[in-house]
Amino acid sequence: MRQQVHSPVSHFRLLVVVGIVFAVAAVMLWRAVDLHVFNKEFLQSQGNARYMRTMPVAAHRGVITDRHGEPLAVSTPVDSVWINPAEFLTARTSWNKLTRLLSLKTDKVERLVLQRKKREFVYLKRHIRPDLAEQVAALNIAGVYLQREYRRYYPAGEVAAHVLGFTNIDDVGQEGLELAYNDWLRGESGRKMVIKDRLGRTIKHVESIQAAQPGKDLTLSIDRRLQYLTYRELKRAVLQYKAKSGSAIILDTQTGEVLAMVNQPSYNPNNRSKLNSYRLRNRAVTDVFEPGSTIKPFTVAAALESGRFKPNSIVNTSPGYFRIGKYVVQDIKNYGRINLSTIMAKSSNVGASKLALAISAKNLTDVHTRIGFGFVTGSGFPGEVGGIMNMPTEKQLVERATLSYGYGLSVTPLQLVRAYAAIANDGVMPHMSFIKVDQAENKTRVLSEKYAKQIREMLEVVVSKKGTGYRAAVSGYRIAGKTGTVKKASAGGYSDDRYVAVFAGMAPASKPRLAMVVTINEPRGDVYYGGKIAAPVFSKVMSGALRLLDIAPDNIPNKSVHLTDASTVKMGGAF
Ligand code: 59J
Repeated sequence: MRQQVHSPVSHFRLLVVVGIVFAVAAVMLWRAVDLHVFNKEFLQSQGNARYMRTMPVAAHRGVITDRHGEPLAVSTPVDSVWINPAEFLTARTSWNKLTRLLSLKTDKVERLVLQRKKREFVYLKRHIRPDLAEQVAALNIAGVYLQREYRRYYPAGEVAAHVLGFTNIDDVGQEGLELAYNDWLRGESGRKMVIKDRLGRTIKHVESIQAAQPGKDLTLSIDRRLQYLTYRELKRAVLQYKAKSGSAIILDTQTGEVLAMVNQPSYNPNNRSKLNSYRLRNRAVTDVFEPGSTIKPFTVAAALESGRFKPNSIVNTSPGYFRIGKYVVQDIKNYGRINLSTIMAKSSNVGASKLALAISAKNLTDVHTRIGFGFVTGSGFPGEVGGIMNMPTEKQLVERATLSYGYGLSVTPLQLVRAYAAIANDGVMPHMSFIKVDQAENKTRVLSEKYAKQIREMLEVVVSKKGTGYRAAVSGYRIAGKTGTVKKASAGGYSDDRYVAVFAGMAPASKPRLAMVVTINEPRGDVYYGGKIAAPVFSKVMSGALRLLDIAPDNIPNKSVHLTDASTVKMGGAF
């Protein structure tokens, strides 16, 4: 009979085995408790950090439209490709496929990846087309991600470039109204949570932590049709007279709204790769010039305000020049004894100077101060300058005289058009606005109604066949305005071959709705008079604008005293 013998040795072995089993179980239990209870948060957050990510969600930037809702700046969705270098390094074999698709050089990408190894987010290529983005996603390469962003597009191209400005690749306003109203347009980007697999590929979008807040839309004062028309005619004149640059602005005289603002040279905001900075400036607000004779209406205003002159008062401008000590004020010919109206119509420097010296210096500069020469208009346009206004003392006779015909101060086209809007608006100067306004507010009276009307009548004579501005005429409408041909200041005096040709005016003269300034800077060639090259631009643009805005004619054609017949302007094409 075989008997099983429980030896003391085997008993001991059993105990050891059981002991080990219990010990291991105890350690495991402890570890489990440790992991699940004591280290739970730490481990969970570590895990999440590896497999969950929060990503920014770009906000849609507000649309900029013209006053009638026509789009001028819109954001279209695009995708940007970015990588997480550490993850991307695990997928070297797929790099070529990606770089070929994105037209990148693999060695350059490699350098980038190695340089930024420690980062988690590196852009590979920004703003690619949606169909290309789909192909990138289909490659499904570790560490490669797409991010939805927006690209700004400007449907009016170079026509509205200076007014709108532009945004950078991160959709932040850099220039123009994009910059001025960046906070309004911008919106707030949101955040979302995504889960990724072991190789870092996004598996699924888990949740939106914070929704992106889209930016707000902006309705400008600009009328796109007038903007096009003004742009076309200004560009044509600048090219025709081989000028260096030019600007034009149309203002609603009652509301102060800028209906059109254009400059030459311009640029295409949708393709800024070869952008020269001289094309970038919104010269209408950043560049100043001596206004020359276009200032004369305000000299006449000061003369009327002094009480010493009436519109029919006679001033002797013989013999066509006027000595003040060593200084000589000159007219291009001897106009003899003329009234205030003729001083304007013929643009007599001698006449203006005599008016200025017959009244006090304060009388003269008071008008300029009220009009705001020397100060920014408050339009809020980025980079706007206020120009320079020298205040001559009573004893500075030469300075008083030259100020009377527009030298010794410098203005922007924007300041000048606002000043003319005050004459247009019976002496009340409107507040400038690039934003559509429903109710005009904050108007300032700068001239009495009576004098404003008298000056307007004189400015109508300037645009009659008797005046220097007859080329500004528009058939069917009464036009008031002033020409200016200004020699540019140069080292030690005034240049004999560099001019600014200007026309500033308003329509319809009986009850003006629009004020406009045209400047053409440094035309090359024999023709450089404001009356010859700036006035026709005014005529063509005004003619189209008055009809587009359905403004009733105030001049019966049969009784028209005007000489030129502005050709009817057709819209479209040409750009
Ligand atoms: C002029 C000046 C320069 C500055 C004169 C322009 C002065 C002057 C020193 C001769 C060209 C020219 C302070 S003229 O604007 O009088 O627009 O159709 O630039 O007189 O004293 O060969 N404009 N322009 N003067 N300077 N300093 C006239 C006038 C004006 C015209 C024409 C002919 C000047 C009718 C200008 C126009 O009204």
